[in-house]
Amino acid sequence: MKACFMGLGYIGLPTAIIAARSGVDIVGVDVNPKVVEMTNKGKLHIIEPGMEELLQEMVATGKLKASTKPEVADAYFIVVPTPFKGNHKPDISYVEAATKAVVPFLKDGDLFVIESTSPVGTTEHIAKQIFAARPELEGHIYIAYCPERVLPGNVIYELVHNDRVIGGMTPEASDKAVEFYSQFVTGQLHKTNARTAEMCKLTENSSRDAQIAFANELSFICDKAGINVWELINLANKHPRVNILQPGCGVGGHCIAVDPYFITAEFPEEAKIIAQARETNNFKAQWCAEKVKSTMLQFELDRGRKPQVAMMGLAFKPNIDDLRESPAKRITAEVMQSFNNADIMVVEPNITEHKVFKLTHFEKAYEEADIVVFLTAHNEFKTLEWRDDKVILDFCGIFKK
Ligand code: SAJ
Repeated sequence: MKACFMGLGYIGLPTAIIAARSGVDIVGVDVNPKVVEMTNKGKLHIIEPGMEELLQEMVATGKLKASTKPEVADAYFIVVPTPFKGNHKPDISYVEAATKAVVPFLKDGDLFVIESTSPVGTTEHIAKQIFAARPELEGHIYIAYCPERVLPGNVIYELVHNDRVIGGMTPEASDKAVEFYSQFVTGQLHKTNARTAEMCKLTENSSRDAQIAFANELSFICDKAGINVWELINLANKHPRVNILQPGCGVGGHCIAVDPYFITAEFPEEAKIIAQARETNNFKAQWCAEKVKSTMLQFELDRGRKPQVAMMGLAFKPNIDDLRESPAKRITAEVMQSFNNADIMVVEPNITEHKVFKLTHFEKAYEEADIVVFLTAHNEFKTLEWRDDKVILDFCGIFKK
């Protein structure tokens, strides 16, 4: 069996590698020639523990090769980005372009799967695009929507062990897709239709966003009420049916902060909680930046000198080096700009350099700063001890004080 993966990004490449490991011949296609070149040399252009070794093995055994052009195969997978436009409307042009590229290669009995996070109705829309170009294929190919749900950093394990939702345009298409994924997935494969599978992916990430927004809302209330939000959540979670997530400095990354807009753009009248959660989580970063700024001004008023400030963490979540869509990075930039790029220490233990920020070691920054702002709960920061002589703004629960 041969499969063609359109898109060699954070999901496409790992999925192609894992499928190759289970015996499928893979051609991985990317529009970026650098990605293709690196992949063919066995070099991973994304960051994912353990994945480069697997890639090298698959390239060496000839099970996986990369190309800028698709090839004839038995199954095609569309795994390209679906960003949103300026007005938060989803942009599926990459899915359309990748489909257009494979349409000439499709033949009777082929499987065509969209994995990219997509607004409801995308699979139907793409099926129409295919049949408009190749009407003779109608009823002769199998089309399905099968979203991924892996957690960056744990992809090798989760690609294999997570359950998956398989949404065929027809029951036969679901069966055909299940047959493919069962070659490397040991989690359960749940069959449904394409629209439900599309909505399921959006629901999962919107649910997490809404739950984080609830925790962030509590942090606003507790700040006013003089209550420790960490202690409060810990105590509330002792209830057998309550499970509140943790507040932070906002929600980042390319999934949770994006996918809910695919629902709100299409269902603005109905998706009230989902829209409000986005607002609340975006506002949390702004609120944190304002807190830092007012604390700096107060320090200067009280002590008659400007404070030394340490911004602890730039990554969008703990213990990773991924700064994409990071609220911590946004807050740091905002504070520095407001104080005319004042000499503020910036700490990110998971990267060695940054083109905008000059980085300081976390222990040195903690030692020298008057005001310490914890933005990302990296493990390194948890080794520090609470100091009464410092003003500590703990937005991510390092000390939970
Ligand atoms: N966060 C909080 N409080 C929490 C948990 C997370 O503020 O209690 C913040 C994080 O700091 C981060 C953001 O939320 O800024 C997102 O982090 P995350 O770990 O919740 O999720 P991602 O974006 O790394 O991965 C999510 C996962 N989805 C769900 O957990 C429902 C993953 O399974 C998906 O595959 C991925 O999105 C995706 O690709 O869609």
